[in-house]
Amino acid sequence: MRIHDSTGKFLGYQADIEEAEFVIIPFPYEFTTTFGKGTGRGPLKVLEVSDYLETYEEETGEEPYLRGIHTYEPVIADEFKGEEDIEKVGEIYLPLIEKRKKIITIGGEHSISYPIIKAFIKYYGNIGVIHFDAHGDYRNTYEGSPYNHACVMRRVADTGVKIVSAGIRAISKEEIDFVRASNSIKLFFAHEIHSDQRWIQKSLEFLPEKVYITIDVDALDPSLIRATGTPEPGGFEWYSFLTILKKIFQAKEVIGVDVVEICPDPPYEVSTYTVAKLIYKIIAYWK
Ligand SMILES: [Mn+2]
Repeated sequence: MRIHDSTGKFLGYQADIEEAEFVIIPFPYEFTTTFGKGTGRGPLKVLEVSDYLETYEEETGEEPYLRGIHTYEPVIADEFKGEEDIEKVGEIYLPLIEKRKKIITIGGEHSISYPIIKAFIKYYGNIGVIHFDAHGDYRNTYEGSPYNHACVMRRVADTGVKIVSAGIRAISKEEIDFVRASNSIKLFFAHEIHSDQRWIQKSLEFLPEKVYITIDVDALDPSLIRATGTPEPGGFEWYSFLTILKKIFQAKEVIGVDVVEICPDPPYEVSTYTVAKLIYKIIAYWK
């Protein structure tokens, strides 16, 4: 059963959770943003503007919402101060992971990806992570916290899973030294991706069959999405990014996705609409 409900439900339709193939989880976590504030308002704004999307998806020629999309209640978490806070988030995700729902989380700051990925590792064991970002996010601690958004991929790396980081164009010496010394991380700078398309095939060969995708929206070019805390020039453009996503969905079993670091940009909302459209593309590609 689908009920038209434009109040904070993706696309304005709410499928029954038992029947839904997809679960959208708004996670408006914001404690450690350093530059632009407002990512805590990102998820609800994306849901609001998603009501303006066409339900028909022109590339696949399908209406993917018919497979059932359930927008979950927003996850409200305390500031992550220790692994017990991380576990609490995992407890929210695990029942949905066990039901094999296709889960797409909308953030919120990037810090949320660590507890979510940890829950997926708990259930699946060996998974790979594909990380799209302008920034490395491999700092060990930042502003006194190991759970700062600037440390999220370091925490994921601590779990030992294989990671591909792509689109990076702002990283510290400390981080790149850590990444280059690790056998479980492959990092592709934005300028490398721009000049050589073979990185994607190398990445797919490097990663295991099951992959989790984390998309910091600043991976995309600020001409496309400027509504993010720390924009950087030289990001992915729309069609090349969609092509990369399609290749991943064709080659791998994607087990979960998050799209994070969206800051609403009134009065235009071009960026939040673009994020909503990106999420619907992901739904269309995720078979
Ligand atoms: Mn990030």
